[in-house]
Amino acid sequence: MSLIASDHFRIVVGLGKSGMSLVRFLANRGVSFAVADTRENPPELATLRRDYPQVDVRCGELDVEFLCRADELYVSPGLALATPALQAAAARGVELSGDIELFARNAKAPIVAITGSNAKSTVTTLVGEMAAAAGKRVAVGGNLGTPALDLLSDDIELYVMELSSFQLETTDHLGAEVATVLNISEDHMDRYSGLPAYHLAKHRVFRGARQVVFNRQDALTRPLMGEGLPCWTFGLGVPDFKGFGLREENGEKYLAFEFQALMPVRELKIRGAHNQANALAALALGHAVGLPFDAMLSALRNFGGLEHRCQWVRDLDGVAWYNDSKATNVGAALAAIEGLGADIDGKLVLIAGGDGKGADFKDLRDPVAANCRAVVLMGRDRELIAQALGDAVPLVRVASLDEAVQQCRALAQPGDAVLLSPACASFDMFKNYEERGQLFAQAAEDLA
Ligand code: UMA
Ligand code: ADP
Repeated sequence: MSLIASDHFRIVVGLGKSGMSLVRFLANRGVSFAVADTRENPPELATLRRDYPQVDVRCGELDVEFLCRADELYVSPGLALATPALQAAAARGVELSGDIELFARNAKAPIVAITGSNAKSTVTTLVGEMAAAAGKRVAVGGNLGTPALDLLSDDIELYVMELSSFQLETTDHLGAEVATVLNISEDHMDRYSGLPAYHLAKHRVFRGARQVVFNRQDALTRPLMGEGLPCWTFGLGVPDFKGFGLREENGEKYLAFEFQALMPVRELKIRGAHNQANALAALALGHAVGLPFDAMLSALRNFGGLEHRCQWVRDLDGVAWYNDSKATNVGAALAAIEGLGADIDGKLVLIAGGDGKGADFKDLRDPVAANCRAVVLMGRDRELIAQALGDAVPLVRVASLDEAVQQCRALAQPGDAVLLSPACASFDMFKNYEERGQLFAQAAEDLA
């Protein structure tokens, strides 16, 4: 039996991936519901009409009277709760909720809940692989890959969930076995009034958690509540009690837990200091849910990293080409610029620009000055980045990604690396960050 009141009427607002997972969940349980989406032709409309022809679906501008027929609205993450029609319905007593709340109420196995501005997908995937290596029947998804409700199954022993701030806004009580905010830096400033509002949304991940993990190097990740909960930490410094960090033994750097060296850092395939932090965060989360170290370390040794995250593409005439298209905010681009910049003999030729989501790019200036030979700028907000960088390094403006690749080929010298790490979303020029990364990799492969 699912934990869902059968006498309520619900409306699923948004008919993308989350909306469609809600439709399947509610329909399978015989719950009555309707669907609304502000788009005239939402992505899952054809599937809905084919598989659930009886469901009432309203497309186009949201109708408050229609929404008020519901006891509860399940709002998709892409739709801001501040949307006037949603607020009007809420003011008239309609509850606003979301797929993750419903998932949490119905999950029977412990949940590892992972949020943060960056590294969520990497850490979520790592913890999933650690659990699988330990022989657990594990389900991995959420903001990454499969929507949460599609993962629910009585067979599952552990859920590892990547959660976005948008998903957390509609989640009142997650009740995770262990929850973490990996890091906080500015993102989605087109949706939040400022960093404090974004921070508050992220911290909802700790609601009802039984254990917490936070980043010793980022005070904004410390839980604001939950005093007295078992608490594990990670960070690149030397660890103390209940801490994961780095220790040096016989001149070699190790991933470590408390006073115990676990594995030499050089055995990791993923590169850069930020990925060492990610490995430590995954170890902390896995340890909190009782995964054995031998299985976790074997998963770490085998993990080659995810596509589009500082991914090596090719070497050409002494220049290495890297695709970091997933760097859709300033914090992610900084990690790549500083991490990769420290790893190479020469300098970086950086490709940046796109949809800046209202971000302030000034933090890029000093790391770019220290690590880059030149920056090739493209996309809608390229002038905002140009203003923030000033005269730090030579800037080249281009109209297309192909042109950017050609310019990088001309600018880079042996020992350098070309890095696509845009610090921006891709939607002004591409379908998504995957398409941007694939086109970059293809253009780089095609260079003779
Ligand atoms: N939209 C409308 N009208 C609506 C509903 C949505 O215009 O009525 C628009 C949104 O503004 C958005 C787009 O449609 O531009 C998609 O929104 P959605 O809520 O329908 O998205 P889903 O297809 O359900 O996908 C969502 C996540 N997307 C967002 O949060 C925008 C997916 O994360 C996630 O994988 C999926 O649920 C399953 O859980 C993607 C993402 O970009 C990868 N996430 C953001 C990020 O990682 O930065 C948060
Ligand atoms: P998310 O799911 O949070 O977007 P990903 O693992 O997909 O996280 O990585 C997104 C971007 O952030 C990539 O460009 C990646 O190189 C960068 N990144 C990875 N780990 C970190 C970290 N610890 N701090 C900052 N940026 C990071």
